[in-house]
Amino acid sequence: MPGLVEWYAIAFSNGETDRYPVSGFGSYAAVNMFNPSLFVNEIMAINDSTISDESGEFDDWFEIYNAEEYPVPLEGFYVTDKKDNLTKWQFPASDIEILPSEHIIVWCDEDEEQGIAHTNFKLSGSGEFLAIVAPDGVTIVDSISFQQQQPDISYGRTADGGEEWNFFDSPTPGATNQLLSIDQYNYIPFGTTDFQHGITAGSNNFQIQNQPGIYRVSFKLTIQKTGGNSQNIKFFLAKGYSSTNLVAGSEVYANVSNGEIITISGEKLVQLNAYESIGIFSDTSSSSVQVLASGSSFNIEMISQ
Ligand SMILES: [Ca+2]
Ligand SMILES: [Ca+2]
Ligand SMILES: [Ca+2]
Repeated sequence: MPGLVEWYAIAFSNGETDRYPVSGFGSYAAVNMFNPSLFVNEIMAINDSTISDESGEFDDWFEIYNAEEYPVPLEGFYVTDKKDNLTKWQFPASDIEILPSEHIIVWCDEDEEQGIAHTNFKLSGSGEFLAIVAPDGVTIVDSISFQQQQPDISYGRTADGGEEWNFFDSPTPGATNQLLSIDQYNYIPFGTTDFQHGITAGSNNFQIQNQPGIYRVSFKLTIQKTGGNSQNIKFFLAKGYSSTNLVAGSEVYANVSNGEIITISGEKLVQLNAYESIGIFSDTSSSSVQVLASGSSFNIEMISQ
């Protein structure tokens, strides 16, 4: 069984007994090399500008996520895009391992000479099969059959290692797949932004540094209701870290019913002073209202000083 194995040893010699450790237990992590919980977590079959490999090339990639509580050495594992050839490409001899809850990128670029995580096949943008196979060459650790893909939009598990898949126009190669949620303060942490002119993005909102001016603030939200009754939700911009400083006229309403996914958008010109911040808030704290990273964005752009 994989997991933490505890042990102790007893030695008998000339009528004496020694125990090691003297008290308690030693321990080591036992690794199930033949079917660890590794996942094909996110893929990008058409990478025009999202991320480049060590050679500066925008090649196809996919992400492996380790859901185990122990590191998994990748040497000997296979990766394939052919159901009838499970040993198409093998991780070479190396000390590469994937730590618990870690994500690693595998480049599918037919550039094996470029490093230890470059396969001898690419990913088809029109869809295909992709699998991680155990070192026995037989056991499929995880696989996905994906459909037509779009440039620079990744396809991944909504949550790391989860069963549900989504398209992400904010790909997260090498990092946690992002499902945004409305947190206890009813505001929405955005993972990605397009911003310029001395604006920093915090985890929850965006602060103007030394460039006061008029900014065009625009947002798009893809909202999913995962339970309960239909709900009418107000989204709005507010200055500072509190929802009380509403930017008048920025309100957008979304009526979403259980199981539904809808997209709303809004745009507002906002005067921001130096070191003033702006974020997007909602009037709900319902955990059944979720904002999908895929299809959501927050953009801020200086119009005039
Ligand atoms: Ca491709
Ligand atoms: Ca390459
Ligand atoms: Ca990711």
